[in-house]
Amino acid sequence: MAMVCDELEIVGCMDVFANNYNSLATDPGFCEYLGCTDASACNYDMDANTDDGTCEYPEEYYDCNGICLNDVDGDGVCDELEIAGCQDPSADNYNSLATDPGSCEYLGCTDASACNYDMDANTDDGSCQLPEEYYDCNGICLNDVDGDGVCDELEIVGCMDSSGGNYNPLATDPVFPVFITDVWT
Ligand SMILES: [Ca+2]
Ligand SMILES: [Ca+2]
Ligand SMILES: [Ca+2]
Ligand SMILES: [Ca+2]
Repeated sequence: MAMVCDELEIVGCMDVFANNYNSLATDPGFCEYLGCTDASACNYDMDANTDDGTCEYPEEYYDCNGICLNDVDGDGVCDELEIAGCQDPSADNYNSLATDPGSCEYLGCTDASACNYDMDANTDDGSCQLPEEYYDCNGICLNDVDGDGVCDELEIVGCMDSSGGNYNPLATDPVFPVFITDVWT
């Protein structure tokens, strides 16, 4: 190695791999190694001693490989980003953004005695249609002993003979003659 007078020494980085390598240096000086110096960054460079602003960080909730830090159900949606909601497209409150199952609402008539009872509904929408009193859902009398379409409960007993003095035009059941029956004792 050539002798260099102290006055002529040049202090500089003598490592050719350093970013500030000085080929004229004759005395070792500070060497600068550029890179990301933040150990929490994805591209942390443990050999760097001077940060060059290139640090890259993972997205929140993800690691540097784009994998969730927390993903209990393993569906690739991080726990913190899960959206609970109804996932059945046929439900009335279907949420297409839901990533975790939530309660589903099915609107309809929930009264089992209604004509339009919907056994799949779990939320009543006020659409129940009850049959008229004395009738079934098809408008047929529940009780109609004489089969005239007038329900037993609505029959009106009265004289149906228009020539009779006590004729009742509203009567639907005739008045039967009263028989005096023998009393067996
Ligand atoms: Ca998940
Ligand atoms: Ca999920
Ligand atoms: Ca009748
Ligand atoms: Ca009748």
